[in-house]
Amino acid sequence: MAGAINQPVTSILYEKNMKTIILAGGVGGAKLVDGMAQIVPAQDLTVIVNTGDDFEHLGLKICPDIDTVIYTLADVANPDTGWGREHESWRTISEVEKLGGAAWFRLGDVDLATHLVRSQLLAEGQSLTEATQHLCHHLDITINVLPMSDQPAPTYIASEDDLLPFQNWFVERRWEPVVEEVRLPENVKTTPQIAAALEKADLVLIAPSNPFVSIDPILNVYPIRPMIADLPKLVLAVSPIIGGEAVKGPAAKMMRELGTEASAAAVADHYGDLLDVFVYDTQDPGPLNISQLNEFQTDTLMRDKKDRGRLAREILDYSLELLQS
Ligand code: FO1
Repeated sequence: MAGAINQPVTSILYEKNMKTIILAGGVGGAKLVDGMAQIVPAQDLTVIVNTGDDFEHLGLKICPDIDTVIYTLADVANPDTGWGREHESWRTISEVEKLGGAAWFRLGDVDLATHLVRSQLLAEGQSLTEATQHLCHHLDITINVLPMSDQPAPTYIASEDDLLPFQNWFVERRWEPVVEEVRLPENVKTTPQIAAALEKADLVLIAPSNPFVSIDPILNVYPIRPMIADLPKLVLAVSPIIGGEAVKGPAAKMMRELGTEASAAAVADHYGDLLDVFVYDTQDPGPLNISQLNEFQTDTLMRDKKDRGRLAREILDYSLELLQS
């Protein structure tokens, strides 16, 4: 799409006051959010984050996907794991283990500060949205990071063995038990902040996060899916599957266990007619030729910060060209 627009994409977005929303889960989602934040003016960018992975651990409220997004944006994320903090130490969790506490979920010493402050704010009566705004403010994050709901909305994995809370399946059991079904809670409502952001959105981007346990939990929160489907906006998704495998995490394994092939095409199929545009990697076979779906193939692997900005810019260039055609 290079050369289609001579003006830099940032200034076009700014002039048009275009509002972009990203739906994001863990590490892949956070990387694309970071890329978008390099280009979209902060006041025009909102991230809706999965909280289906949230749980209470050692008496603290843990929100892994919110923290992955905000640590990535603040440039303090652990570069090796993608989650948790850089330059981390583990003295507290080692002592927890020594004292017979639950140490299977590893909270680092620096990361712990986030869980302490968030838990305290929630105990004082703040909503999760307010507590997240507080953390963003103190980490100098200016884009709008919103949890999908202020209500608890835990994801469960029905596996061959048992019905497991998400983190017990993902971390404690290393996503080994075969997945039979992902169980999402009923009657969870979104926040007024998200409803207002969706009303005004021009572009909705589904990040390359796990469709089943990162994105579906967001779409399951009422009325996020119908608002995305019904309002006149361009809806795009980026495939988390590259060359038939997940870049990170269990997406490909889950697809196979849930009875579909692990492919970019199957991801497009999963989102169905919610999408106007599907972005997938040049390593994957194309064209997909799905009716009513525009497809954009490019290098979607985000190896470093520069790649994140490059992918975001390509997606925005493509979207602007489509909107102008
Ligand atoms: N993932 C792990 O695989 N092992 C851990 O011990 C672990 C600890 C942890 C602590 C804080 C945090 O925010 C995330 C943490 N994660 C850990 C990652 C996280 O649970 C998952 O990657 C996400 O829930 C999936 O998106």
